[in-house]
Amino acid sequence: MATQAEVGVSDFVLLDNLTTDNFIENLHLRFQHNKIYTYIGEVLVSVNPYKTLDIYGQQHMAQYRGREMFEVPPHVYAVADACQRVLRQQGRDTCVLISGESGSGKTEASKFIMKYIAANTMQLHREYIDRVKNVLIQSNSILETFGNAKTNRNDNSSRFGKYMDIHFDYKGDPMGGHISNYLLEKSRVVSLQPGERNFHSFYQLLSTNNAHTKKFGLSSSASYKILGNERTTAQDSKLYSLTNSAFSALGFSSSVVDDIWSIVAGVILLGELTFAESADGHLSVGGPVKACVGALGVSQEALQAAMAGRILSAGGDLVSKEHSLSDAHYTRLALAKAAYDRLFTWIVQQINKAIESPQNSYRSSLIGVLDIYGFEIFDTNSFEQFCINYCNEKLQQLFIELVLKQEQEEYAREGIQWTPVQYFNNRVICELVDAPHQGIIAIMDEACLNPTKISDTQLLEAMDKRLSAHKHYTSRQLSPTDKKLKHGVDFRVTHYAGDVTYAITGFMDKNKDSLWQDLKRLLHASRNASLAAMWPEGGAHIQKTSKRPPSAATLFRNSMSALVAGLTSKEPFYVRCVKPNPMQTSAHWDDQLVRHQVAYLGLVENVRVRRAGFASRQRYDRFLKRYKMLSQYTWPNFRGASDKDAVMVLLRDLQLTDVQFGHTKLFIRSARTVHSLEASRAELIPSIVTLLQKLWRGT
Ligand code: AOV
Ligand code: MG
Repeated sequence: MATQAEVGVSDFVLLDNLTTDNFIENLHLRFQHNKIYTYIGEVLVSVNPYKTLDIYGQQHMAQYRGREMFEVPPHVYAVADACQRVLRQQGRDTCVLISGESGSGKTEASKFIMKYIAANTMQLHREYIDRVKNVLIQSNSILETFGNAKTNRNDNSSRFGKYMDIHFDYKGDPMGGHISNYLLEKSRVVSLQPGERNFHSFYQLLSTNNAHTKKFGLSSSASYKILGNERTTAQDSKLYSLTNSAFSALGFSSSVVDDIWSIVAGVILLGELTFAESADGHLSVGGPVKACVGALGVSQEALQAAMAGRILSAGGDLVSKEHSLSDAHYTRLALAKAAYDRLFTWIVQQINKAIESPQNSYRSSLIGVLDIYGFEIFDTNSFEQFCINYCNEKLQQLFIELVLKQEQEEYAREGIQWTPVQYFNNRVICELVDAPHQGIIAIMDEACLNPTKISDTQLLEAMDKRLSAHKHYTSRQLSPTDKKLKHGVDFRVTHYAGDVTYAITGFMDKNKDSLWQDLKRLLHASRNASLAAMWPEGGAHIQKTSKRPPSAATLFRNSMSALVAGLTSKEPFYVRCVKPNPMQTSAHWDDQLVRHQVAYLGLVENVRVRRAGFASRQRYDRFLKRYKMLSQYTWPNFRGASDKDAVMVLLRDLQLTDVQFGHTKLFIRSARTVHSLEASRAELIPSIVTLLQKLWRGT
């Protein structure tokens, strides 16, 4: 087929002269010919085409089924197939780690992987499996509706991290799954950067005249503060129906779906409330109060009370404290953020109930797919970007540990000849953020725990004091001539993927992430059964003081280390996504931007390690057991000193030379050699079986 003709090299390992320039040239050439996928061994490099390519249909899937990666053109389906093959043949858990900066194509890649896995089943219990497949795929559209938004980097940017396990039975058919979500960027609910949109859900709800908008007096033509300067589009109304059909496919009852959209409406309306202070200093709530309490299912008095003041427990007594006007605004925004954030997590939990594997089923293995928010630099970067970028550091660290470091360490251990490849290890940046006692998170937590109120500026001073010697940390105070940093406001982290300036404003508040008990009680008392269920702690006795929960950054750090630990125990596959230009168009290739990504993703180093590296390594005893039938010198038995000697004799007989002999393992350079060994073995097995049968029968 003409379209399949190879353009450039399909595996960077085959590049004639490996330089960064040649690497980029090959990537560019392939991009121009719509060949967006290229391998580095088993690592897939994917360039966002920013246009629909006809390479994902049924017939394309069929092309990859059961085929080795090098036999067919590079594709994300090949990675999915390899994943499923490891799982079926070796019964091992696998995972796909997708990384790359915001807008590079991670979420799309994760969806193609799910689509492939869902289609590639044994089809024995067809009906049941069809349901599971459908449910796994539909869950994505719900998550995107509530957790994605248009940013200045990506029109459909994931504003939460997602890790999905897909469970398989012993035959390799999917039985269900589980989604873990990480830190939603909830500040978006109440503040948008210029040119950005809020979460898609708000626009979807408002894009049509539906039962919900009617009930709460919302109009598709009105403008609401929460929407920023953005309007709803025809696409939003199409997606609104899709979200609703996904809800019903997942078995959400219509009353639960009602509850969900009512909460979304309630959050929109919270954005419209106003406050006025009467002459005697009391606060009253104005704006669409009736509609707002209707949507949230709370009483007007309760809402008014929760906005106007709060109840404190002081030495066993309850005292009420009235809010100032600015407290009231703060409370309203805190309520909107918290209600939406909890709604999102609750939806994920409901999806998990819908997709969980049947109780009594035997789960044999799983494939994990990790799709997180990519590294991002905005004009203003806050606590959320700090967490998002830290998450990317952790993933890069995992890649370095598994692909660049361990591989080279094993060569050293086994005494294999080897010229070490130099690469930048970002461990030092991870530690800047998460080291116990001295990392940024520890310093933030200390400040949050301080009984006297610490301001953001004081936090920055504390960071400056403790981190002044760190190569990857700068602030204006430490570097007074640096005009790019605002004095007393900004600090800069030199991330593996670039310098990011963070504005300290809001860090203390966002890290504490505390919500007044009054608001929890308000929501717990809601007539909206789902909303009430989302806030069980609001039911606690008013005087019961609960322990302070861990800070937001600590929770995030803990969930990241649990994630990394989980991933380390699986056989990993990698998709490294590259963004061709910042304009989100197929027509442009920004060499500078690509060069930057190639550098920080360590792709050229990856090729170096891989090139000098080996496709396969196997312990001598295992290798011998599997292949000894291929030579008369080793079959049925080799009488010699060691397994290593036997393997040497075997390979000499087979005239295989692209190997090196380690202390305990045999290292085979190319995957082709392994496959030819497998093929010869498969060819011989029938005759050996006949021979053995003859022996048993004594004929
Ligand atoms: P991201 O997940 O890496 O960003 P997406 O997967 O959302 O990026 O991709 C961004 C956009 O690029 C998509 O909405 C598509 O329009 C387009 N795109 C990506 N991959 C493909 C593909 N294979 N074919 C066609 N179009 C594609 V973020 O979530 O922002 O880090 O937080
Ligand atoms: Mg994404």
